[in-house]
Amino acid sequence: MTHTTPFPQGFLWGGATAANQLEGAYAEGGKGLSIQDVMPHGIMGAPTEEPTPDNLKLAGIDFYHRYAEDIALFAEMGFKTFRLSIAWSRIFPNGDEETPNEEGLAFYDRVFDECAKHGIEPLVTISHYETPLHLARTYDGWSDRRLIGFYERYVRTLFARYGSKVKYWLTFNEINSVLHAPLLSGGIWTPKDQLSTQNLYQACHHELVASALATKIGHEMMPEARIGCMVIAMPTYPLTPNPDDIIKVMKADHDNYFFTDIHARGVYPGYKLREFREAGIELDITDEDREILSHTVDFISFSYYMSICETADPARMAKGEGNIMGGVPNPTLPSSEWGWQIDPQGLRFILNQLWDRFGLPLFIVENGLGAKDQLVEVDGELTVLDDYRIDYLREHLIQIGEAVKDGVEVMGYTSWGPIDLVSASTAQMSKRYGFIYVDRNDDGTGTLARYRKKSFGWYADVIESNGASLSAAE
Ligand code: BGP
Repeated sequence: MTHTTPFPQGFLWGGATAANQLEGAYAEGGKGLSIQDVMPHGIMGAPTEEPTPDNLKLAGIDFYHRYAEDIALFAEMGFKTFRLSIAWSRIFPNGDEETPNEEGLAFYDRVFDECAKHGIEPLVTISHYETPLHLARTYDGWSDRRLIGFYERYVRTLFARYGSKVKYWLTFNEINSVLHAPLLSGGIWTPKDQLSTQNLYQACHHELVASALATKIGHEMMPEARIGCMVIAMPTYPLTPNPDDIIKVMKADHDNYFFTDIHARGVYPGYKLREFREAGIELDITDEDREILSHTVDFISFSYYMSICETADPARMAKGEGNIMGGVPNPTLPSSEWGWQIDPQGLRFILNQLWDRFGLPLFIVENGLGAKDQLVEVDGELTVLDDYRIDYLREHLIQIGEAVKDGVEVMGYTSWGPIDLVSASTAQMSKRYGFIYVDRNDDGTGTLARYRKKSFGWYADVIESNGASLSAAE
């Protein structure tokens, strides 16, 4: 029996990672420190003065030395694309130097060449929660306008060096998270509770200008390239039909769409200007900034893990567990072991919303289930029987198929953490997303050996059939 697929030809199937959660080798190859090297507890605790041995990210999963083996495993699953980030502090160790670090540049050459060997298209995040520490401590990260110039030098270096090897670029990971996690997302050293709204939005403005500048420069230097923004897409539902709840949802949507609106439309949206006016916020926005912002993205990429609810009723405002964006838990949905609510239909919903609003191609560049895994022996091989992960991914992929049938243009799908890596929010190893198990524990022990989980073969079938095997499984 043959099965049809809604997924278009050339759909970019793959997996997504970030340098700081993957590479390790935090002090090798001339790399400088990044904020992540002093964040042993993820977003849960304050940064430390120096790197400490309990920071699992210092060794990551040793991709720095094992990249060839790992990319070969991705190729075995049939990956069309591999999303990775470049560690800014490998290229400019302090962030504000005049000349880049050749050893850092050479490392990513090797990685991209390895991808090319397997016919895998790299999808590169230029800045993924890993601002050089020096920029955070000395300049207070993106609060300082000079960061735009440092970032410009960094992207020019990347485009000149890798322009012939990399076609797909994302300017900043989850740029809209800076409102909620200013250090992680914006390298802003001032503690969140001491940061004024005025300064926070000025930092957002600098990042938005830098992002548009990267798009402008990228188009000039690499006419074939496609450059996208990357946001957290978290559909917000009203907890009740009370109009007060609906307006609350509209405002939450505005906060989320603010970043995408500017990336896709090139101007500040009216709702934000009203908010600034009424709050007495006056941003330093130059005419040159306005011109730069008019350089809009080619596509919109996003992470999707969960939806949330909002309510205007203070008595019902319980905060959901585990997510950095806040929101109220949805009483109709189940949750992961880390309290992230599972809502496959929310993915179809947000794809339609984004498509209806912007009409730009969409790319799901993160989605997945963080879960505890148990290694077991089957037919003499160590593996993980992760049917829960297969179920989660299947349900979400089916909803992407529904959105495609609705007429939404979807470029591709990269699941988060195709190989187990260190969690961004909790800095744990035991929150695993991979098709490939990595033998490393929360206490830092383990051989770092790689094992194929049951989901490995399942995902290979999905890719091979361009999604047709999803309907076969129904
Ligand atoms: C996103 C980040 C990733 C990633 C993912 C999963 O917000 O872009 O870096 O880690 O979430 O989150 P966690 O690792 O906290 O489970």
